[in-house]
Amino acid sequence: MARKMWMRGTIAAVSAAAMLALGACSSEPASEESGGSESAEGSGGDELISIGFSQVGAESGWRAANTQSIQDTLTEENGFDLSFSDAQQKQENQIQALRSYIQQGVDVLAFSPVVETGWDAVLEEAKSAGIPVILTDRAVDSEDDTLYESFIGSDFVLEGEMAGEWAVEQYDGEGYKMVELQGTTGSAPAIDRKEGFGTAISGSDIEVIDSQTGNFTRTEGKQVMEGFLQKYDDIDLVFAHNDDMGLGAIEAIEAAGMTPGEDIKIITIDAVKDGMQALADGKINYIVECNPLLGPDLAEIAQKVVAGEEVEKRIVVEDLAFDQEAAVEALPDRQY
Ligand code: GYE
Repeated sequence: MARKMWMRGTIAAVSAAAMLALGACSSEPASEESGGSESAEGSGGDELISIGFSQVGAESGWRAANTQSIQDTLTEENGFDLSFSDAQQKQENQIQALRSYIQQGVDVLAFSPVVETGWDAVLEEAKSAGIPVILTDRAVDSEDDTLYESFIGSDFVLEGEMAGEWAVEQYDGEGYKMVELQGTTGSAPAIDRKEGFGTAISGSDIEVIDSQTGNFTRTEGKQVMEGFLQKYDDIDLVFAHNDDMGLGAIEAIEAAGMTPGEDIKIITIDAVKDGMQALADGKINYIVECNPLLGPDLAEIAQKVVAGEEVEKRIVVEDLAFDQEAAVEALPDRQY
């Protein structure tokens, strides 16, 4: 009876037809309000859309897949001249990158904000320069939603809820003690997944005995889990805000002589290849997906914004969820 896999959220996948249209649109001129830059010329003489993208970092398998999707989609062939930078999980690096793209006068700015707060000043600079901004993956918590055109990404509260609902379905009534490995402090996915999970388990007898950040990385996830295992000898369940921290926790649990997935159950979010493999191997118990393939949506929205067309302010990306059996079935066709 347990639901193996289900879909929720609005579907925002880009069809093959839309991708074709994307190529066809690439000869459209940049809009007047685009900052006045002359876009680079493609081989066929078409005007490319120059886009400056500031990535969070390279902290996880999810991020690697996200970067690849963006770089594979925003190509000259598809009508883009992409400038890409990696902020190494530091907000100051992102702000610096955005400022330099503004100075270069790109047609479009896009970024995945490492944390939620502190963006208003640089977003206002972009606005005064007439450069439209597209947020991907993570949100900013700005009062003024005219500072960006569109936000493309998953519903992280829903992801946390889906994970928490499954935990309750499986483990309520067992008096489970749980530890939480949080994502980067102040980031939208860490804040929202914690909230969603907390809401879903409230009223159950799952008790959260500790919660610390592992910064979305495998190394820090392992370190934090080692600390938890030294401090507590009665941990039943780990909720990790991403696969990589869950994979780090697996290493710590195994090093402590226990069996992950059995002695200590593990729930994570992302469903990247390594996570799905660990789930299929029985070391993780459940994963809620977070789809990282945002390149096609970003390309489509950038095209529209430059052409002066209306775009949706919020595009919610579809997410699935997998138990161990579903992971075995899904693994052969996984794209990331
Ligand atoms: O879950 C995590 C990554 O912002 C959704 O960031 C993204 C999160 C993802 O480091 O693995």
